[in-house]
Amino acid sequence: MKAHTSSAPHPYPRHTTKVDAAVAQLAHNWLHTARFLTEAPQLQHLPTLDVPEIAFVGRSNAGKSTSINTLTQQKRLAFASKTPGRTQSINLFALGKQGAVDAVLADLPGYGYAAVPQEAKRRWQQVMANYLVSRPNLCGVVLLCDPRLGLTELDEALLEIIRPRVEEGLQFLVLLTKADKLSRTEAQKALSIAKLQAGGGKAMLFSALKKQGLDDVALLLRSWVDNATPAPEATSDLNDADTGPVAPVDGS
Ligand SMILES: Nc1nc2c(ncn2[C@@H]2O[C@H](COP(=O)(O)OP(=O)(O)OP(=O)(O)O)[C@@H](O)[C@H]2O)c(=O)[nH]1
Ligand SMILES: [Mg+2]
Repeated sequence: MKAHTSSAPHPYPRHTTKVDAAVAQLAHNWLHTARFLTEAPQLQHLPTLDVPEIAFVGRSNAGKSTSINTLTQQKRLAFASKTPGRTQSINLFALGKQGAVDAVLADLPGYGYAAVPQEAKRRWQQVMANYLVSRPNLCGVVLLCDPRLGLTELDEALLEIIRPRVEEGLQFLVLLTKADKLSRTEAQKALSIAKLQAGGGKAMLFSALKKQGLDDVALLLRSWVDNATPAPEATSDLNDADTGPVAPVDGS
């Protein structure tokens, strides 16, 4: 096996103690239970759930589906592709041992793909804004971002939309994907900027290719679910969610 050099990101987890390693492994074991739950082209098709839900959002091609596959250690759970716009519906994946569902991951279609007709773009942006504002069991949002592009106008608009919920306790992570494309210095610089932009949330580096950041993300998602509070009654009517007066994520 090739020796690991100090300039490349470390491919394996480095733990301070055996306890840290064991806790991270438990979080991975939990994520590895992921299986397909359902596909929803519109909000009214989403099942009403009382378990915490974590949404993966971001520009088209940012790496949302790939990161879900990497975290769950499954090759084709979420549809990943070189062609932007591959994910076209909200796909839900159930997590939990022995068939029980104790949390859900949601893979959302990306935004900002230039080839999508304007009308379709606006429709999807409206659906996503409504999802983020009104999905009652949503406990956390992972905003994936290619650090070579940084947070774009559309990402900023999304942050504005979720800000009131973040202030009320919604968890939030900016995940800088494809970190393997950056030098160590570039990656650290991108991370510092993202930390400032994340406001009340966190920012982390991630590479599906190099398996970088897996432990940190797995532990964070597990902690979000462990600390999630039950969905409030008042916002639990999903049928109203698709027609509400929420402003869309606007832009190109
Ligand atoms: N080098 C590198 N490529 C990556 C990484 N993650 C994803 N990619 C590539 O980026 C492309 C897009 O990945 P997807 O996971 O389909 O992106 P997405 O955000 O789900 O895209 P949409 O479904 O269109 O919104 C694919 O060609 C992936 O192989 C990574 O960590 N490193
Ligand atoms: Mg996708």
